[in-house]
Amino acid sequence: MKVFSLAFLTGVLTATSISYAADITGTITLTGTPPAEVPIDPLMQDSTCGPLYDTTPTTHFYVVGKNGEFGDVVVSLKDAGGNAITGKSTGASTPAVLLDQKGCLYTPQILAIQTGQKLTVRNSDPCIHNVHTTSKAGNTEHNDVQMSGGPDLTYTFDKPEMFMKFQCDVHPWMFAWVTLFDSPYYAISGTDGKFVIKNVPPGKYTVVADHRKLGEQTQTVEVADKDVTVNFTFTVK
Ligand SMILES: [Cu+2]
Repeated sequence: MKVFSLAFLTGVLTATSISYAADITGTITLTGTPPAEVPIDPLMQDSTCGPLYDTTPTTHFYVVGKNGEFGDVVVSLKDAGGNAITGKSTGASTPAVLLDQKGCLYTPQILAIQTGQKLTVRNSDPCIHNVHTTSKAGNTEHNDVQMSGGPDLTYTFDKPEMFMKFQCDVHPWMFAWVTLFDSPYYAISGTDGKFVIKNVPPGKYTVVADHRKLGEQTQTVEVADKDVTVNFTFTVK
């Protein structure tokens, strides 16, 4: 019995050392003053959406904190040569991600999922919405009416794509951008500017940071047996 236990323990330890993976963490900073966000006046003029607000909501293209902490930046990994990582999606076994329509806006406005992962689109509003996707990468396009109180819509997409557009044809100010990856190695920076890409296997990678308005930056990194920090600074042109 003891022999069996030892053999079992040894097996566990070996498996652990082989499967060690590190996290890539970092902070995104914005320098310079971004353009002022625009009040969404048409929303306030809408007879159903307007009364949902006391003050006019604005666009939020630049999610930036007091010290330049830069949110809504999509950070992902490519291989050492800068080529997309393909065929590594775990989307089919990863929980669905929610895209809500609330206050006649999409929440969140920037999100990322894997190919094959379910995206749940909800209408939390007292009005009708129309979920209209357009793809530049050959993903299936959708154009679905969703009534107030209606059931969630569920979509999956099978091709990697940066910033695939969702819009509502009923409310022309409503946009969201969904990025699709063929691997689990991505994250979106939070309002604190921080991101974590978890469980990255050892190897050399290109870390790619994409902001919808400010474009793309890259850095190369080598992941061995401990966590790695990679920071990015975007500058307003
Ligand atoms: Cu709408």
